Amino acid sequence: MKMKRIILAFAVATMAMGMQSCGQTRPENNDGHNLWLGDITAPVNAPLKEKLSKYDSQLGDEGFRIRKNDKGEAVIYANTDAGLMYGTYHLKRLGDCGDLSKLDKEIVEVPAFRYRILNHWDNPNLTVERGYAGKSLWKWEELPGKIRPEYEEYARANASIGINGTVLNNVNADPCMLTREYLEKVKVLADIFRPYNLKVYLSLNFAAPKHLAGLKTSDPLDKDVIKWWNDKVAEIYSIIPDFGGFLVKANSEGQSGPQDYGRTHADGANMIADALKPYGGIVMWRAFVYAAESPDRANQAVEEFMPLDGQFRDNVIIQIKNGPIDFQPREPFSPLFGQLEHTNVMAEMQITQEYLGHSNHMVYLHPMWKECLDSDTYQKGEGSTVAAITLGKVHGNTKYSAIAGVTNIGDSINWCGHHMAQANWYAFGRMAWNPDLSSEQIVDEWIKQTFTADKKFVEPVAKMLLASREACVKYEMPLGLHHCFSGAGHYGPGPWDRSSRPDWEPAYYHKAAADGIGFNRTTTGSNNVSQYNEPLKSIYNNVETCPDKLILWFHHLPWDYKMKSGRTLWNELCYTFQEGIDEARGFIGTWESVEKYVDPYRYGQVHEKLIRQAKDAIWWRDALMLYFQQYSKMDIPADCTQPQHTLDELRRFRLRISNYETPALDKLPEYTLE
Ligand code: GCV
Repeated sequence: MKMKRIILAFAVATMAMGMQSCGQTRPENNDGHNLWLGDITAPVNAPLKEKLSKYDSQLGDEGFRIRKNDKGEAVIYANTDAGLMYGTYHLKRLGDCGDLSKLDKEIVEVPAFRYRILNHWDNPNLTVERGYAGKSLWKWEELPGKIRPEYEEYARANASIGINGTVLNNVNADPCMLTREYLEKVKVLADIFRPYNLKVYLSLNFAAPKHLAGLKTSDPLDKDVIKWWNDKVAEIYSIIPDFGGFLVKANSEGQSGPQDYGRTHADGANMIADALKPYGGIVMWRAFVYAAESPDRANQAVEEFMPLDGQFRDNVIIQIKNGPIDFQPREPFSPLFGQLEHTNVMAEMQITQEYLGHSNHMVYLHPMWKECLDSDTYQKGEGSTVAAITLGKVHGNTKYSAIAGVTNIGDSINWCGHHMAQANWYAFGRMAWNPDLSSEQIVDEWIKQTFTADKKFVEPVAKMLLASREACVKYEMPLGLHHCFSGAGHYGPGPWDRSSRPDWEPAYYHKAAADGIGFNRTTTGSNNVSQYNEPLKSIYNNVETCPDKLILWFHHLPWDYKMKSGRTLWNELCYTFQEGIDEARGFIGTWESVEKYVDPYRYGQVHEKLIRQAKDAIWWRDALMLYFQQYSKMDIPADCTQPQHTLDELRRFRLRISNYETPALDKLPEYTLE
């Protein structure tokens, strides 16, 4: 393969454009798009590049090197167009962030994960499951004829942060996505994305052979079914030669799967993997499975997948949510990461804020994801972190290292519904490229490129964003509480909510009763702790050593249990909620203090949402603590913000939203902020 280079002249031109935006406020009639990438033309088409003949194996197919030449000009070297493009965006980022002095030393960048993938939960009817940024970006009814400029902008944004794959449709997959009609539409997007090194993938419906071809079965061991998938995959590659592969949600939440025919997840995944293998495609098979009757949903993925370890083809990657339940504001890492040894595994993070205030709350998620990736599973002794395992470093299976993020992108004018939520899209890409980057560095880059590099803006806003995830944990579900959501859209609190399945009811998780609160997952309870390797098992099992932040995840404790702080559990809950409320209120003041550095358009929209976030923080506290008070019979301390609604009022409040929308700010319970 040839090596190519782009010389500084081009890079300076692009950086200059990027740098112009630094320190300036946006015009009042701003169109709201304001992605961090500014004005950069497709770098692969830049005129000043040279091809070199020697392949640099250190850089591989996506890495780059930036080194100054004899004239002091920075030169980007790479083996491929993709590497040159990533190098150019990197150079632009250095310029935008005032970091050009880093060029004094040679820079070598190679992406950590091979597959860095966004998962869209977009439906053909343009709704987006758990999408809070308007409708789907993909206008299926217009494709393949009409092409919107956003498609290319989307690809550029992803390229600028190193994302190289996108699953276009919902894991709750409509079989129609595999019809010829839709594949022709997908082809158009694939063609637009290709120059940006962005491959398309699709979620499949396991029952597609029945739905689309009228076969009597979709049994993965049936020869007609196998033939149907082989033919379908061949058809896809004839239309999209670099198609990436499939994402599969099987036998989960009503989706069809191999177990419908008495087969295993391995049988199902391998059938699809075999069809893809000749073309280099992969299967991302989700581990998000749980049955209503299970005594502990948190145990299920390990119970289901461990017996299959070693049975999956090498082009299958088991996609595991960061925690064992479902994208809660805080969960311990999924124990499955520390169990499978002979199977490729990847982490699935949620960028869209299903359980973190949708696009109404400002919550910077990188600290949450990093907490998971940095967690030590101790699978092969100390240092077997989730990052190391998913990078393939622990078991020597680096070929299929991957990471996925469920996107927060829609057709909203600002892409993500909340201006600050763009930081999460940005952070996911940067983390997938380099999981060692700190939350601080990523947020600093994003702020400088998106708003201004002025320190007086960057420092307070970075501080606020960095505090926001922990604040959300405190005001929604402190001390390891989880899934206390109202079933209506997973937005507000509903500790009293009932559902058609026990494991969709908050009471299944909080277990509040006269004797206390919390889920006993110790060896005397569901024994979930035993799915963790030592020393974690013992640490979590012992109430004395279990960290406070997970104490009610693993233990059921009396209301007057004495916490490490010396407070009762009840008071600790009240004061932790209070911290969350105070921090959310503090964000408003921080934002007001930087008003002059932001255009009025973005200032106003963020301000309005921060006010709602602070009100929601009190709503959460009121709902949970007034509900728990029925059992604890204890008072909210006098120095805490006092409830503004009664439990009855809150229970009567009915939020009517679907899984496709975020509530309008004026449709939520009214609160006053002191
Ligand atoms: C796409 C949770 C969400 C569902 C989602 C599911 C999944 O249950 O509430 O909307 O479905 O996770 O990840 O498959």
